[in-house]
Amino acid sequence: MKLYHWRASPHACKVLAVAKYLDLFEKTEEVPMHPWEVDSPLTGISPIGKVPVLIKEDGEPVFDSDVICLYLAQRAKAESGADKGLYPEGDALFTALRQQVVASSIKESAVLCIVEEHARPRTLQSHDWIDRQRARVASCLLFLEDHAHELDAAAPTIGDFSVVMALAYLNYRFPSYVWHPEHPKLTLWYEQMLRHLFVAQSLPMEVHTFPVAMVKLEK
Ligand SMILES: N[C@@H](CCC(=O)N[C@@H](CS)C(=O)NCC(=O)O)C(=O)O
Repeated sequence: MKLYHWRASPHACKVLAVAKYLDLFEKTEEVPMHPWEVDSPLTGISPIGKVPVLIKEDGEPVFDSDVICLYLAQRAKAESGADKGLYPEGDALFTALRQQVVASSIKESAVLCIVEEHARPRTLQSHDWIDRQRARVASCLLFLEDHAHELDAAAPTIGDFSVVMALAYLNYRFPSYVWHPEHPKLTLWYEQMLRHLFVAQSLPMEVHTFPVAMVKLEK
């Protein structure tokens, strides 16, 4: 399998952590590709032009990150015969999928803020837009704190993987945004998740600066 990804992308980091957890990372060739480059070859790989994209052995692309994780979980189960419980049964599945949606909202809003602040000329930046994204992040964090009992670092589901990368991305991109004191239960769970090597070794990191060509997004 080939994984087109970018290490600063929280969506890509989630896939990396899941692949490691499921012992499928060794079967995955990593292909770094910056998603914001103008004329990026990504659009020829996936119609949505976003990372991550997984290319299966038969050449078929799998996207987006949520679908890739589901694919990996099914593949791991088929290959090993064991189910690590990433997608539990019954009500627990809907809890996990709800966590996944809340985490995706945090990731998407955080990425939108970064792009607004880094890709747009200052004169075109919208503070209302940025405030709207920040408010969404704040309400999602509050929801997760109120439902922290549904998170489980000892037996992580796809919800746990989604949330941990959303929080890691906030820490990474917005280090001055100190969300921890107001979300003590979430913080405790987050610290437990970080103790897993498959999480700690997949955290968002910068291996690339924003491409100069991003200014062309304005044209
Ligand atoms: N829903 C997608 C979102 C992926 C996504 O937004 N990736 C960003 C990087 S963090 C991207 O590639 N953006 C490029 C673009 O929007 O043009 C997923 O979960 O994979």
